[in-house]
Amino acid sequence: MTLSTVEQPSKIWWKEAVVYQIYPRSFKDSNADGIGDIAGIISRLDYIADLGVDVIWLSPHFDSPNADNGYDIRDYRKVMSEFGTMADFDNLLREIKARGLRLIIDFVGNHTSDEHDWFEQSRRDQNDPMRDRYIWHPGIDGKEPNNWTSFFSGPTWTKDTGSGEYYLHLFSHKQPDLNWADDATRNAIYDDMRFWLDKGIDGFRLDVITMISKPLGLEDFGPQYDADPAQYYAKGPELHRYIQEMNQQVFSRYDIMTVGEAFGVPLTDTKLFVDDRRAELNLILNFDAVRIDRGETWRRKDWTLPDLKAVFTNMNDSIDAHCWNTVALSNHDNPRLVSHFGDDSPKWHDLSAKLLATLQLTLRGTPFVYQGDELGMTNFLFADIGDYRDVETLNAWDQDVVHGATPPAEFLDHNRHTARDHARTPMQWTDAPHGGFTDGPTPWIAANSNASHINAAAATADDASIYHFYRRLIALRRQMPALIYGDYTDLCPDHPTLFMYSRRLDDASVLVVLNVSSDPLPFALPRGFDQSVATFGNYSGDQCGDLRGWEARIYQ
Ligand code: ISL
Ligand code: CA
Repeated sequence: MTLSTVEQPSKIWWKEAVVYQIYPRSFKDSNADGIGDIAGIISRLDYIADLGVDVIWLSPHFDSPNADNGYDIRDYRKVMSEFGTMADFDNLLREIKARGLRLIIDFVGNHTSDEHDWFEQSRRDQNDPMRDRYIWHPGIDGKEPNNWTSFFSGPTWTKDTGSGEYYLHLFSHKQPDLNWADDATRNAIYDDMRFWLDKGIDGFRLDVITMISKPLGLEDFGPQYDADPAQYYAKGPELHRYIQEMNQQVFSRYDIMTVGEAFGVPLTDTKLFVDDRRAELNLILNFDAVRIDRGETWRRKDWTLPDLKAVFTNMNDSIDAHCWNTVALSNHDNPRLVSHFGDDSPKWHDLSAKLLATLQLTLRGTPFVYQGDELGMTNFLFADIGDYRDVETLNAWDQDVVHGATPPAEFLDHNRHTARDHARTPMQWTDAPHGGFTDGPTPWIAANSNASHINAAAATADDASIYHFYRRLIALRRQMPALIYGDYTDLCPDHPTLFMYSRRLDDASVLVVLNVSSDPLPFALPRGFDQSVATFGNYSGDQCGDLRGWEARIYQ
């Protein structure tokens, strides 16, 4: 009887790739209007390619009134005028391919803008042929049909006075949810997906994909979901049927990468979305790590390193050889990586940003680097609500402070750590005004004054910078298959500040050692690694003996 070897995952490009997310509004402005644009991205593609990443994830570039900065699409086949033209998009795709990179775009299929012509038709009257493209309800006794609450405050229902019914919107009232139960709606979305795939893009990040099937009968959710209705909205009965149909009708006909935003889905459900035998998605983005310090809505809560380590072990244990994971500790909806999980004080900023780079790029799964992580960009010191731009924050302020009992100072204190706008301040290119993001007088959101020393020009010129640390780590990852296809074992899950894990593949084994604190830490190599040598680290000079503050080492 032959020993059954542990089944190995199949090898494919999106398992080996490092993904770099661009939020176009904040990346680079080329025409001095204070808003990032596609020409600006093209002007910085060499900077991205030099980092060594493989795939660019572009946040929505479609025509939009920007109620939610492009996550409210008005026309799926038009480029947002602030970002440029379709010719600019075609040029961007060509320039990305010319550098050997791939492009996935952010497809928002759960909802459209209320200015989309589908919605303008649908709301014309209750008998319009487009009525079923969205989710309408007469209401009950003159009130909203159920107790669902919007992620952007208030109920998920708005009464449309023209046609006399309520329509559903899980997000802003300017983002009506599409009715995926309607065949014509799904087929129209599939046509819009093919329009971009036929241009040669390499796949999609699928926004709020887990909520496209609404809970049966639009029933109220129970009190267990009060703190997090997302888990209720993500339990729609037809969800996997829709995704399997999407795969069959669209994805399966192209060599692409699909990554679903798995908001509201527990790690234990990962296999249901990414098991290659189910023909649904390749990857999902889970939020257990990135929202580990998140209480209700905008509130923060305490967490410990063992809590975070448990997420990565649970993530690893939730899949088998037919699945793959992602490692995403930052994006356009969450605070800046080094401020969120590191220490952005002057003394520890550089070291902790490099430690977090090591974590991101050696855990098991496809890493997602968010624009500016590679520079160690930090949170912004928002002084007042007037500094914010995000509909989520502004609506919450109106509901909880202006019309609620939350003291302004309490709201501002929590949002100083949790607000989405931290990730949306302009990319810092130089020490010029506004971080060189724009030559115009006023960027759409203020730039961080620390662009004076945290900027791409300084970083690319300094071989000891965080940028070059990322670049060397990405190159190392490519040379070490164990860091991609190796297994994952946490060697000290309960230690309060030491994060130490192994990655093993065949006879290669790698040990990653991270002192996630500013305190020195006595250290001895664990059994099985006592002959290993530290070959990579964030401190210069020899790396042996006790661990210094925020010290990261990779042993082979
Ligand atoms: O802040 C959040 C919820 O309170 C985020 O987690 C986010 O709203 C959620 O993950 C869904 O995000 C996606 O869809 C939203 C858009 O605002 C986000 O930018 C996008 O990432 C609606 O399209
Ligand atoms: Ca511009």
